[in-house]
Amino acid sequence: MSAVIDTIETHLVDLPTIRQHKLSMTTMACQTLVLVRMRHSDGIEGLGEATTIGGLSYGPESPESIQCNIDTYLAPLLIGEPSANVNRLRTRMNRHVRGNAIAKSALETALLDAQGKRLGLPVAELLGGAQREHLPVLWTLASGDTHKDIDEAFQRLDDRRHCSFKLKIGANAVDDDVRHVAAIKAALGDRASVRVDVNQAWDEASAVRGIAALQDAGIELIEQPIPARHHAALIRLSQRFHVPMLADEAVQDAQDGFALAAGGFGGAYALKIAKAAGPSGALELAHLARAAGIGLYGGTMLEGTIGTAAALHAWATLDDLAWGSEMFGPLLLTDDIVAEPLRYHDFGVDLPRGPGLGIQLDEDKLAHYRRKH
Ligand code: MUC
Ligand code: MG
Repeated sequence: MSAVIDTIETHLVDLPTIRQHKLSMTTMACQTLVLVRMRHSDGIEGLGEATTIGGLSYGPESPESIQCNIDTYLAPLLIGEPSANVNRLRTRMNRHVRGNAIAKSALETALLDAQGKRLGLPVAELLGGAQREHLPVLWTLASGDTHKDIDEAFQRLDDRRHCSFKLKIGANAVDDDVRHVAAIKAALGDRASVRVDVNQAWDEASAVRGIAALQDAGIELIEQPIPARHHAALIRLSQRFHVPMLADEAVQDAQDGFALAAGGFGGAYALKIAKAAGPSGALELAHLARAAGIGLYGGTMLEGTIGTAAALHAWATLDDLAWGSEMFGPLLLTDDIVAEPLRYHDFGVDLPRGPGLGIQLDEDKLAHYRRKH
């Protein structure tokens, strides 16, 4: 008799960040994870994490809505079902619940973690097999202060932690942002790759002006300069400039990826398990992108260790991550709820070992950081 899903518990976990993290739409001082604990009839527990940025300022799911929608709508679809067939359960969730990709991502992660533990295999092997054990990781400079960002970048370079940096811009006037970015690039010179993420803040005319200046300053990648839905304009920008565009909010899943590629987009896609309803959906987008000649980038929703590990298992299966990854979420947090942190060194992070995600909870820390009301 195969194992069935017995219970699904959700917890909101509030973790302070090491400094303020300033994006175009919000400034974070704390990150809220939704932890999923999925218990099965064979005694195995699968862990998953659903995380977004800044309440409802980044996207249409908030930590509180994720918890409510898992508890009310998604968990009842799964409880009592055989747990080993992840594809069947993904289809069941998609048939009965629209959207809610972040919530679904945590549930798929918990199913994969449980199945990996059951079979004694890492999640990457369930997804076809790891092609790398160490993945490149950039760091995001977003203190809101040019000099602090430069000091932070040199520290990370000296520690051999990161040698690529993404600057969050779009909250200030275009010219001020360009000055800020150009000053950081000039200070770092050839020691580092510098990219920007505008998080949808510009209109097309501002983007044309800003990108031209950023291209001249030696910036290597321009992430989501304009609103997510403006596909035609993003395609035009990708054809106009030789600095590549990275589609992030514009490309949630394989359907978006197909539409952009068919429309003539050239550049790269940011893969995120949170956007694509889990590791499998993110890999579907990756395979589509590869077929269309579009570069890949392992993206984050600033998850803690559990969500970051789930993404790492997925990205490790890809033979070509042309733009590396940004799986630094745990490093932005002052603490986490796991027993062993991920190992960051030599400008990247190791794929965790062991069955499932290879991550264990620290129950004391969970009790400490769990939202109590
Ligand atoms: C985003 O839009 O890419 C990733 C890194 C970071 O600092 O913010 C996220 C979200
Ligand atoms: Mg982005």
